[in-house]
Amino acid sequence: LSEALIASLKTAPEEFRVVYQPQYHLASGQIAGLEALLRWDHPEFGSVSPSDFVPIAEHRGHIHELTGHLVRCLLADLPQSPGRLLPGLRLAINISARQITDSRLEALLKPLFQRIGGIGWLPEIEITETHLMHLSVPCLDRLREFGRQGVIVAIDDFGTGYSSLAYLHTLPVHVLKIDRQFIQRLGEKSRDSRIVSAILGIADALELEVVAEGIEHEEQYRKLRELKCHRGQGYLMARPASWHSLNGALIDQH
Ligand code: G
Ligand code: G
Ligand code: NA
Ligand code: MN
Repeated sequence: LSEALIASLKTAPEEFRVVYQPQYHLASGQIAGLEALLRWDHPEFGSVSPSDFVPIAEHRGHIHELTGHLVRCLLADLPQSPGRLLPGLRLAINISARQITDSRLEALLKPLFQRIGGIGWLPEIEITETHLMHLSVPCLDRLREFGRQGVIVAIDDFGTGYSSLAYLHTLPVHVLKIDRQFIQRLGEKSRDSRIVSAILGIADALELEVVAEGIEHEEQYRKLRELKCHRGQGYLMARPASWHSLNGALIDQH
C-alpha cells in the first residue's frame, strides 16, 4: 500500500478527491461549516481510508504532497466569489502536527485561505490531540501566526490524548472537538454525559468553543443541546458528501 500511495501521489492525482461533512449550530440547527476529508480511490485496492493512508504519507515524508492534493481539490470545488452562498461558514481542513513546522506549509495553504476568505467564509485547521503534546516552541509560534491571520485552530479527537489543563491554557487554539467515542456512549450511561459536561466546563473556563463529532442518534443530539455544546457533526445530520451534492444546503434561501 505504501508503494502504491507514493506512486499515486506522483502520477495519479485524479485518484484523490475530497468530501465535505457539514457541522451545525446545535442550538438553532443551522449549518455552521464544513470539514473537508480526503478520499483515495485506488483502481486495485478500492477506496482507502485516510486513517490508513495519512499515516503512511506521514512516515514516508509525503504529507506535504498529500495536502497539496487536498488544496488542489478544494480550489477546484470552491467558487471564486460568494454568489448566493451562506456567509460566515467555516471550512475546516485536517493538518498533521508534523507538518506544522514545514516551512512550505504557509505558502501551500495561502491560496486556499484566500479563496475561503474571498467567499466570505472562515478557514479552520484541525490538529489531532495526541500529536499536540509534542509540539515544540516553533510549532506553537506557527499556530499563533495562523491565528493572527484569522485561521481558527481546533484540537481534533479531544479526550483521547494527553493535553494537561496547564498545557491547554497555553496553546493557541480556539476549538475543542470532542472525540466521537465520548459522543457515542452519550445517553447510555450517566458517567459519559458527565465526561462531556466536564469537557464543556473546561472549554468554558478557557473560553474555547466545543464541537461534538460522531453524532448518530437523536438522543445524543438532544443531550448535547441540553449540555449547551456549541456545534455538532455526525451521520444523524449529514454524511460526508461531494461539493456538488451539498450545494443546495450552502445556499442562502432568503
Ligand atoms: O474521513 P475518515 O473518517 O475516513 O477520516 C479518518 C481520519 O483521517 C480522520 O482522523 C481525519 O481527520 C483524517 N483525515 C481526513 N482527511 C485528511 C487530510 O486531508 N489530512 C490529514 N492529515 N488527515 C485527514
Ligand atoms: O478524526 P476526524 O474527526 O477527522 O474524523 C472524521 C471522520 O469521522 C470522517 O472520516 C467521517 O467519515 C467520520 N464520521 C463522521 N461522522 C461520523 C459518525 O456519525 N459516526 C462515525 N462512526 N463516524 C463518523
Ligand atoms: Na478532523
Ligand atoms: Mn476527530
